[in-house]
Amino acid sequence: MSGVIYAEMNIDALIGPTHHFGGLGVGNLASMQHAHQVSRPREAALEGLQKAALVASLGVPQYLFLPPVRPRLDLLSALGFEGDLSQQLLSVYHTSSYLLSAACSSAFMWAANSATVSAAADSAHGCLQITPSNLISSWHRAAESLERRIDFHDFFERNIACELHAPLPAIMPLRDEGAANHMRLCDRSGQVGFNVFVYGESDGQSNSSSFVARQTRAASEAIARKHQLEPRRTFFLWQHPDAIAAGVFHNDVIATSHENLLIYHQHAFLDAEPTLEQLAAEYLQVTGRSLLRIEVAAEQLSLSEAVASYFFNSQILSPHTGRTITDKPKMVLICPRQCNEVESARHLIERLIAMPECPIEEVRFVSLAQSMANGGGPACLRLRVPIAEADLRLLPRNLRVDAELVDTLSAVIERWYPQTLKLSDLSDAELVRELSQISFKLRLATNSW
Ligand code: SUG
Repeated sequence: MSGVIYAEMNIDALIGPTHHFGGLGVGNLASMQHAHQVSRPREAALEGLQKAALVASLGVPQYLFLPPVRPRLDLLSALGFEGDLSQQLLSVYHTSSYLLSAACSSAFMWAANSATVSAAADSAHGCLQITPSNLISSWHRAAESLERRIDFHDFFERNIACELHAPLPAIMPLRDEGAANHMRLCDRSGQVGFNVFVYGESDGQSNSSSFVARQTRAASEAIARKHQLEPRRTFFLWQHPDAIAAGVFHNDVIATSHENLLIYHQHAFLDAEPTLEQLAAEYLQVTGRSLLRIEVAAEQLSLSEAVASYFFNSQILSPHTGRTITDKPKMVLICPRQCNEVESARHLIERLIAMPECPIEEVRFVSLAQSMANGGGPACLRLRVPIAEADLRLLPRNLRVDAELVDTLSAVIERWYPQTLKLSDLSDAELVRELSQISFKLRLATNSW
């Protein structure tokens, strides 16, 4: 086995012009704390775009999905709000500001929640597997599943061998929030994958009296089955109820992975040691290398510091296009700026970089203030797709991030996105009509019809 085989591409979702603070994130402390504050959509979109540009500049294939149209008139009609736009918006606003927020949600920006993706090499189907998440825990997010399914179809299914599954049935026992609760470890070529699913509820039991767990074991198992993953290389871990209570509403807020590296908080999982040992043994046997498990003790970083800094939501990247098995395994960590501000997180990063066995050699801090204020860090904003180099070449070029795309999108954002927005502004039909046009402007500017 030699040469470049697999690449890890990232898809970020461009933040939409209706980005606001609706306070809708279930178990998401930042979203609750910032509810109804004034947001800055222009700044939000530019910050997200700059983060994607940074990833692209490291040689990692980086794409963008564009914002779907808001408001969701289908939701308003389905809930019985009739009349013209102005009547609908006023009536929904006076009925419930949460309903208005849901109809205008820009939560699609957190692409990590859009789907669970399995590499062709991990699946008995032999091609890329995608299951869009049903996102039914947070009712403002459930519609994303249909919208993204269309994006996945246009982007992947039309161009490469790919199986695009239907989202899981929208019923409470099958709550699914996608890649935010899934980690893939792999050998250096990227061809041998180990899939780890993390759930917060099993058979109706959540062990948590605080917040509703967003992912159920039944959902994770169904996806593993549908994707026909090798059972010996598929693992299920129970998220620790203390973590959920502390505001860890997704696994990617408390654990992260890349290639042979698994970093997780001491209280990330419940009774996980036997499963983690099994994973490490299997990894060693199949790849001939050791899995690098780094458990972060609560003494080093408490659960609340993990949530405040979003350290585990950093992106770990191998900075080059594709991967050759002879490459030096240097990795770069892209952290939210908050990791530099929370002392324990900063020390943890310094220790990781100083650790001889840890392949992370460099850290970059990024400012994502607007997304972070709604509970979304660097890793929330991206969906990772392990893909064969040959397939990568067949994907549409127009949404691949390069300097030209960044300039094109920045121009539209700077010209049309509002600088500030508050929830009550979204009851103004004239403004909302203008904002809804921006999705089309972005598509026109990027030839994305
Ligand atoms: O689902 N916030 C999102 C944040 C998602 C973060 N994603 C990952 N961890 N992968 C959520 O809670 C807040 C929306 C608001 O309050 O307006 C929100 O939906």
